[in-house]
Formats: sequence, structure tokens, C-alpha cells
Amino acid sequence: MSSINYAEKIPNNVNLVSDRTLQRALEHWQPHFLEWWKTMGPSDFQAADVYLRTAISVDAQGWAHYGAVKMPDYRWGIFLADPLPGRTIGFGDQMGEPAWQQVPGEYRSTLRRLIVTQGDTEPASVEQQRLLGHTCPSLYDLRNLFQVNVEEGRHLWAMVYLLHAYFGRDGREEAEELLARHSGDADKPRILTTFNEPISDWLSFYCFTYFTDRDGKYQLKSLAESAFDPLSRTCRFMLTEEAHHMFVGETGIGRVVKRTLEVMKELGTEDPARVRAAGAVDLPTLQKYLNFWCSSSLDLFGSEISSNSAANFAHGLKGRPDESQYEDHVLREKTMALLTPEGEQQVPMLNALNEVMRESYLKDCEIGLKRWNRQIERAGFPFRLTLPSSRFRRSIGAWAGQPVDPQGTMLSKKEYEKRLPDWIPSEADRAFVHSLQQKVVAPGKMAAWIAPPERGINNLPVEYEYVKLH
Ligand code: BYC
Repeated sequence: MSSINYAEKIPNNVNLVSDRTLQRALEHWQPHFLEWWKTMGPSDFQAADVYLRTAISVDAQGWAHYGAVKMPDYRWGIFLADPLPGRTIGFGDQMGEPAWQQVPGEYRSTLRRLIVTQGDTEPASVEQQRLLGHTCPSLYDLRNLFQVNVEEGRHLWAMVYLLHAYFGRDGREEAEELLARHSGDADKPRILTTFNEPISDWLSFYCFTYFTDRDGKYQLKSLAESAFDPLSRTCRFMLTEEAHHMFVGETGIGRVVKRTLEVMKELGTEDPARVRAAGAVDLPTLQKYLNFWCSSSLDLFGSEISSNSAANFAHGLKGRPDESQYEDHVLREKTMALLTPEGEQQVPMLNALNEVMRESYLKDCEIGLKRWNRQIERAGFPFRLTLPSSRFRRSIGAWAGQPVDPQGTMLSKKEYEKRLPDWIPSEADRAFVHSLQQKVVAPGKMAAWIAPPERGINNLPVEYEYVKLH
């Protein structure tokens, strides 16, 4: 197991010191990153001491290090999972051949594009969340937000390392561009739509970490299968960090549900207006937020029928998550039935892989829903939260722009437009959720619309002062 060298300017476990040119290039990028962090990262709080975890090695126990850190001093660096000796390509037409330690010329631009797209999402999410600290529901949540933010910053480092180390001058230019595009910027937006949506309240933050970070899990898992071994190794390590982000989402929504149920029981009613008047998020509003972020994240898998996905798989660039669970790793003979607005089509399996991923993603999304619905059922209320159909409110693929309701039923355009505010947050819903957002920073105290977590971080009590504000 390789340990991480923190003595160097850029912490790393890739023996950066042995490649002076690369080291210098990355040291040149480092101040640009820090400048970006200061201007586009969390607004204020840069002088606060935050109880953060920092990786000290890349194995499962590597998270041992927790301590108070000022965010700009966080040791962002380059950590790759250890190489698997003799690793071979696990899928596609070159299956069984040795994995690549360098980028084959013919796949250079496609791989660069995949890495840039992945890399672009990481700083984008930090930008989307930059104002949330001002309305944190507790110090515990504030700390979790910042943990997520610094790790997204590190994920950017992971992709920038690959660009610098393997893509020469083009890669260095792309690394600069990753800091030049900004979430929601009219002239230079982030690449994928979801990462241009504002996250201006904590309910959106929990939904984003639940749904969008889970897309991250699926995309990283599929890139972890890549024949390009450095990409595979860096994604494998990123996945260990991703798990905490989804935890923040799942427990965040669970705590909102818990508080809402307490209020509903106290009042003895399900009436959304009365729940709102008592300062909690009514369940129909929560459902709208789930519909919004789930449907937005479903677009991140790309089109149902995609020649890009076919080529990426056949060439060994991007596999399916947990590729080894499947029997057929070449997929030249298989087809899949896909429902499009024109009816059912038999599509070569290679071209349907985005949909295969989207389906397994949706199954994974059900886990939280089951848990939250169990809470509601136990409290004795008939309401059930659901996931929208993967045909609802799509902007990419066969269902893009189709007037489909959250159950997946096709409507007339007029009917759809009329009913859309019943399915996703309206201006009034957003204004209501915003009105609940108030900064609570007394240790152990929570905003009134959310229940406390069941336990604190790293066995510390919930009352611990996770962020020292000075
Ligand atoms: N928005 O064949 P198609 C994360 C473009 S999240 C805008 O349908 P393909 C994170 C596409 O680029 C994970 N454009 O799809 C989470 C293509 O353009 P060109 C991020 C889109 O190529 C939380 C055209 O449409 N990781 O890590 O099979 C916090 C046709 O493409 C969109 C990755 O994205 C869209 N939603 O797949 C922090 C992995 N969808 O080529 C972080 C890397 C498609 O015609 N990227 N387009 O100009 C990929 O694997 C693929 O690029 C995609 C698209 C899955 C995104």
C-alpha cells in the first residue's frame, strides 16, 4: 500500500518528485486553483476551523485523520488507488489485453473529453453551493457541507493530474478552462445542465447530494472500469470519498421527513398549509424537490440510444458499473428493448448502455425512498414519496421535451404545462423553502425545519463545535 507524502507542496502518492516537469506544471496550476477556491468556493468561513477528515493513505482505513483545518489550508493532492498487478482490460473488443498505462493515440480526444466532463462537475458543485454556509441549519451540517466541498475540490485535482500527466499541452489548457467556466455563467457555463442549476437552499443541497452525487457514483464506477489504468485508479479512490456525500443527502432528507412527521403528529393533520405554518417542509413540497433533482440527474446519463456509449464501451474507455457482475463483457450479440415516444425499439445493447446505467441508478435511488416511506408509515400517515418516471422532464435523449407526467404518462402539451407547477417546485414553493433557511450556529442546535442527526461525526457528540467560527 502506498502512503501519501504530505511533506511535499502537492501531497501525492504518485512519486511526483521523480517527474520535475509534471511537478512544475502542477505547481503552476496550484495557485490558480487556490485563487479559484477563494473567489468561487464557500463564501466567507475561510478563516473558520472546520473539523475535516483528510486522507492519509488510499486503503479503507486511510481516513484516520480528523482535525480542525482552515479550508484554504486543506491538503488537496493527488491520490490514486494502488495498482492491481497484471490488470487486464475487463470489457469491450480488447478484453483480456493488458490495461494501458499511457493513452493510446486513437482514443486521446475521447478520453480527454470524458475526463474534462467529469472534472467540470467537481468545481461546478462547489460553485453551486458557495452561499449555503450563510443559512446552515446547524454546525454539524455546515461541517458536512465543507467536507463535501473540499473533497469536490480534490476530485478536481484528480482529473487535473490526469490532464497534466497524460495529455500534454492540450491537457494543461483544459485544466485552466476547468477554472474558467462557472456554474450558471451566461457566457461560460459548466458543461452539464444539472451543474448550472442554483443550489440556494439546504433542501436542494440534500437532494443534490442524494441524486446528483449518486450519478457521480455511477459515472465514477464506470470510469473505474476503464482500460486506461491511471483513470481507473483515480476513480477508485474518488469513490471512497463519494460515499459520504450520498450519506449527507440521504440522512439530510431523512431528518427533514422526521421533523415534518413530528409537526404533523403534534398538529394531528397532514394539511400542507398547516405544516408550513408550523415551520416545517410539507411532504408534497418535498416530493416536488425530489422530482426536480431526480429528473435533472437522470439527464446526466446521456441519451437512451447513444453511439458515444457504444464506442466508449467497445474501445474499453468506459464500462458498466461493477462490470464483473455481468456475464457478457463484449455485448456484440445482444439487443435491448427501449421504449421511445415512437414506440418500442430493439436497440443493439452497446448503444443502450446509458439506459442500462440509468436503470440501475434508479434502483439505487429507491433505497432512500424505502427508508423515508418507512418513517412515514410508522408515523401512521398514508402519504408515500415516489421517484419520477425516467421519462419525466427530460432534456436529453429520446424523451427530451416530451409532455410526460411523473408517472410516465404522455399528456397534451397544454395539460403538461398547466400541471408542471404541481410536480416541481413553483416560485412560491421555493420562496417558502427559502423562508425557512436561517443560520443556526450554536453548537448542538438545529433549525426548526430539520431533526438532529442520530449521531455526530467520528463518534463525537452532535453538540460538538464542528466549525469554530471565531
Ligand atoms: N447535459 O450520446 P450522448 C459527478 C451531450 S456527476 C448536456 O447522449 P454520452 C458529481 C454529450 O456531451 C458525474 N449535454 O451521451 C456529482 C454529447 O455531446 P456531443 C459526471 C449532454 O456521450 C455531484 C451529446 O449530448 N461524470 O461526478 O453517451 C457533485 C450526445 O451525447 C448531457 C460524467 O459525466 C447533459 N446532461 O454520455 C460533483 C462522466 N448528456 O459529443 C460531481 C463523463 C449528454 O454530441 N462523461 N450530453 O458534442 C460521460 O460519460 C458522458 O459525457 C455523458 C454523456 C454521460 C455525460
